[in-house]
Amino acid sequence: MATKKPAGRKKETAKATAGRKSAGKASRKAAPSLPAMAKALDKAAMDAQAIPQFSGTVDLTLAQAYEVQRQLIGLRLRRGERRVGVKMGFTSRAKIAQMGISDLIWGRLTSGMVIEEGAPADFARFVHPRVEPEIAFLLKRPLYGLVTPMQAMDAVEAVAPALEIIDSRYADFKFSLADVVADNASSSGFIAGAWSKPDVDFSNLGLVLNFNGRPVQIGSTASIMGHPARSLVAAARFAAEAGEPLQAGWIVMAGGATAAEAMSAGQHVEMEMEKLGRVAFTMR
Ligand code: OOG
Ligand code: MG
Repeated sequence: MATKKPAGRKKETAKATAGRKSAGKASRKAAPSLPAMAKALDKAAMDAQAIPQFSGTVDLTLAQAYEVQRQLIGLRLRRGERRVGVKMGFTSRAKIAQMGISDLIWGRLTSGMVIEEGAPADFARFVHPRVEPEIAFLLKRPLYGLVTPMQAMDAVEAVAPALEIIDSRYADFKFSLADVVADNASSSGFIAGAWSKPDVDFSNLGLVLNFNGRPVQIGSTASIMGHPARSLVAAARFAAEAGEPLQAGWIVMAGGATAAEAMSAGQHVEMEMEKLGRVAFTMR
C-alpha cells in the first residue's frame, strides 16, 4: 500500500483503516489527531460498532493515550454525564494472563456506566461485552497522592461485591497498552451490590461468577494485588497524577479478580462473594 504524503494527514481517520486488523510494517498511515481518536472511540461506543485498533497505524505514547481517554470522557461529560469514580485494570494475574498486558491502568467512571443492581442491560448496546467479578469502594472523603493502605481504607465509607462489564471498542477485543488506555480501559458498565461497612476483612474472600446459575469463574479478592486495598492505593496515586484526585462519593472499581467471561443475550449474571453477598443483573 502506498504511503500517504503528510498533506493528506487531516483527512486520515481511524475509519480509513477500517477492515484492517493490524497494519503491516510496510504501511504507516498518517496519524489521526488525538481529538479524532477520542471521537472515533466515542462513536464506536455509541453505535456499538467496533473500530480497528490504533496501534500498527499510530505510534501513541502512554501519555497521549491518557489524553485521548481524558477527551473521550470529556465528550460524555458534555452530553450531561457526571463523573462518578475510577476503575483500575490489570490488577490480577488472571487478567494479565488473559489480555497479555501487565501494566496497571486506570479509567474514568461516569454516570452513564452505572447499571442498577438487578436491572436488565441491553445486549444491543454493546459490541462484544464481557463481565468480570470485582470489589467496589465507596469513598467518604477525598483521597489523593501517596497513601498507605491504612490511610486509603480510612477514606472508605463502604465496600461492595461488584461486576464490571468491559466492552472493548476495538475489533476482536484486541489492543495494545496504549489502545486500551485510550479506550478508557474498555469500561462500559458496572453494577455494585449491597454496600457493607469496611470493617469486614475483605482481603481474601472467595467468589463465584454464575451464568444462568452455572459457575463460570471462581476466585478470591486476594488475587487483586494480594489485597484489594492496594488497588485503591494505586488509584489514589494515578488520579492525583492526572490532577483529578478521588472525591468523596466516588466509586473505585478494584479490577477483575478472575478472567472476564464473554456474555450473550438472555444471560442472568450473578456473583456471590463470601461475607459481602451477591450482585446480579440480566443481559437481555
Ligand atoms: C481492559 C480492562 C481491564 C480489569 O479489571 O482488569 C479491567 C480489558 O481487559 O479489556 O477492567
Ligand atoms: Mg475491570
